[in-house]
Amino acid sequence: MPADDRLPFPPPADQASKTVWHVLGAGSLGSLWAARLARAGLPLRLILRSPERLEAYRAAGGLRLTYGDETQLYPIEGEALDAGTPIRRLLLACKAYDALPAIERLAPRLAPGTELLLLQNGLGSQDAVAAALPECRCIFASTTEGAFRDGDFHVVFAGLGHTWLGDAGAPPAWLAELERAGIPHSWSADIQTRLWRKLALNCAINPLTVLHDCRNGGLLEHEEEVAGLCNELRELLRRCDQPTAAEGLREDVERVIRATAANYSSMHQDVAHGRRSEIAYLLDHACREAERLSLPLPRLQSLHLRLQKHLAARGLPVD
Ligand code: NAD
Ligand code: KPL
Repeated sequence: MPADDRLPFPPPADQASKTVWHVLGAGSLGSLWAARLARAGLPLRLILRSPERLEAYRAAGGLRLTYGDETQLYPIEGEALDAGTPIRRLLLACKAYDALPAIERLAPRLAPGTELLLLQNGLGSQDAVAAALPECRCIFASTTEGAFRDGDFHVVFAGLGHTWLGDAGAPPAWLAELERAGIPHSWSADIQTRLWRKLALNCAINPLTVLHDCRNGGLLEHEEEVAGLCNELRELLRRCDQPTAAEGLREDVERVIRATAANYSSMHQDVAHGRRSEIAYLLDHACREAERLSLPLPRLQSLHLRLQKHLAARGLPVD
């Protein structure tokens, strides 16, 4: 990144919107979003998971975001899960397995009509949250942006990308706030297609990078294995009424493998760092759907078992 590169954010705006954005999760994506919303002058609170984390956050003086050579501090106000004040708009930026437990803790602060933006990877957690909050508006998101944590409350913006958001309703007026915050996004009337396609990509790439202990580009040496998985995933997508997500899957998987050849997949990184993976919302979800449809997908099921054994051998959760 050239030294004179500027953060891709607009200058602060002087006119603040009335609805406060609550961001749950001071991790990679939550911090990336919070920093840009704060920079645009939007009213914002960051929700920390425990009183200890809140205290540590306050001691740090805010969030630090690095983009290229530039690091900026954003002294966003932090608050506890049980702060008590109502939440009207929430960005849920935790891992898929933390989404429902987080919502259960926050439920007393959510009113009918509260809007939630769900940033989780994979499928399953979004429906679980939406089912738990039938009176709220749950908008699903899929993003190609990349960020990672570089210490407490310090996040590095690692990959420019795009976020697709959508539900069955009309686009909300606050998309203009994302525009103002410089968050590249599109409203997608068919967000399920995007989520399924991303799930299929992640199922074809991530587990194999763990089992072969390689970067994404290492899968170019396992073309037959990848192609076999893509055939089964295509079949699954079609049977799940996702024909558009099935189209050109094999080619797209190969394109992503080449474009991200030097990267370790998110699942590889989780396992390498001894962290819980999101397998339950990726490969598990795909296998459960296949079972529900009585669709035999032997390669996918064998991959699932191999991955579970691999995780168990390292003392990591298998779902
Ligand atoms: P992360 O682990 O960096 O951050 C999650 C944060 O949520 C953590 O700080 C955690 O402490 C916090 N959290 C969990 N439960 C909480 C609770 N009850 N209250 C308050 N805070 C709570 O995760 P991430 O990388 O930002 O990923 C979030 C989601 O976005 C995942 O589903 C991931 O797959 C997806 N995603 C991430 C990236 C990326 O580049 N990081 C890219 C695409 C998709
Ligand atoms: O989304 C990804 C991930 O690692 O989770 C891909 C697209 C495979 C890039 O690494």
